[in-house]
Amino acid sequence: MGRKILFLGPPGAGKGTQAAMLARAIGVPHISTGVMLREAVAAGTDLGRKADVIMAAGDLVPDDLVVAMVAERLSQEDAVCGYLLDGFPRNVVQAGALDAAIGKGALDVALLLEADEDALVERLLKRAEQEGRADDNEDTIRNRQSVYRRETEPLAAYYPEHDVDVVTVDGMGTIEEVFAGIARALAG
Ligand code: B4P
Repeated sequence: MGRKILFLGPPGAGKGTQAAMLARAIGVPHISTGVMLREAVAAGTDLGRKADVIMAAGDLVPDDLVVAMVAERLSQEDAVCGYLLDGFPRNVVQAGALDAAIGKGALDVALLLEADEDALVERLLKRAEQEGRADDNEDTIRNRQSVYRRETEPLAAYYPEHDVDVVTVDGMGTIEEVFAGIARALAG
């Protein structure tokens, strides 16, 4: 099994949840651009100030800012032997930038978590009650879904054309059932 893994899937499909579990299981760093950007917002850095309003609206933070942030993270020693990317690349421009930064072999496999859009809105509204994330309200969630369809979904066709297998996993079960599906997908 490869150790350079990308999680794809619509907002709320469980990428962050599953990526954290899988990263622990296989001993590679979990690199989530959503988490890194929220930390930058909380810390009030230059990047965080630029990202804040964009994220609250559910739009994508400019590619150059995100690419620089990820390139710096991937240059750290713990990422040499593998990593689990969650939320990046989020469009074809970012995918090209990853290849340019790492070279061929930047990814071994992409896991695509599939889930029903209306069920995901319910999931994220539930998270809003628990965590109070600024982008978990219905209007913003619907915008994130349309940004996903327009910008990120094309990666499911892009990667096979660039010699990276995309393996689809059903994201609609319990967290444990979805994780078992991921383990089966990686083993097969
Ligand atoms: P992200 O943090 O990546 O947010 P997300 O796509 O909504 O996924 P998330 O990881 O939070 O949710 P998950 O599916 O795990 O991005 C947030 C924003 O940051 C973006 O809108 C954008 O503005 C910016 N951004 C991030 N990366 C960027 C990039 N590369 N370029 C530009 N901008 C970028 O889980 C959702 C909820 O469901 C959780 O509460 C979880 O507990 C629950 N859940 C998970 N699995 C479940 C299951 N099986 N059953 C029931 N509930 C489940």
